[in-house]
Amino acid sequence: MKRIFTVSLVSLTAIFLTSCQSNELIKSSPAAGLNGGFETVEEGYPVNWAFFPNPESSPSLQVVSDSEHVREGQRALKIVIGKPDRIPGFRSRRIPVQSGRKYTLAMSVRTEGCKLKVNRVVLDASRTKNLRSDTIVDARDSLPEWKRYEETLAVSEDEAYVFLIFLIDGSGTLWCDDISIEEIT
Ligand SMILES: [Ca+2]
Repeated sequence: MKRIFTVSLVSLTAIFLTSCQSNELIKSSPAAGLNGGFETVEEGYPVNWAFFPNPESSPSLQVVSDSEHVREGQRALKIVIGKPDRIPGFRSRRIPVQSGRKYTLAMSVRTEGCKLKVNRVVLDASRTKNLRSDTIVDARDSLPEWKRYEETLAVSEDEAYVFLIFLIDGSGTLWCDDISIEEIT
């Protein structure tokens, strides 16, 4: 039973990704890596993060490189949600990890009005097969102060990449900063 549930969760994530990729915006800069501090910005958008639906054609989703509410460095990501007709959010690029090793995934978030879920997805070496997906942040109430979330991830055999999907529920504002994936040595 558990196996069936896991498989369907992975399938749902795959369907979700396929459906949103046609309607997302990403500015790429390979040198910026994860850009988890949102410090590298191009044309107003933090690079290497994909935003969906495409904020340039979706008035209900506004992406801001914020310098007012910052947890780390000079900038943070700020997302303002109006009345969305589909679930808005953003995702990281795929970060390579090595099987048998452990990593700390960490992030700071702040919300006003909206709910936030963050799913951590693990992929195989082909980068196309989702091996597991788990909710590592489930913030149902507003977080008026920055809140730090951490997950320890033990990477199993055949697992090769990790990425994060942030899903926002309801109208409001979200800030995000200081996201990292670091190996525990
Ligand atoms: Ca920052």
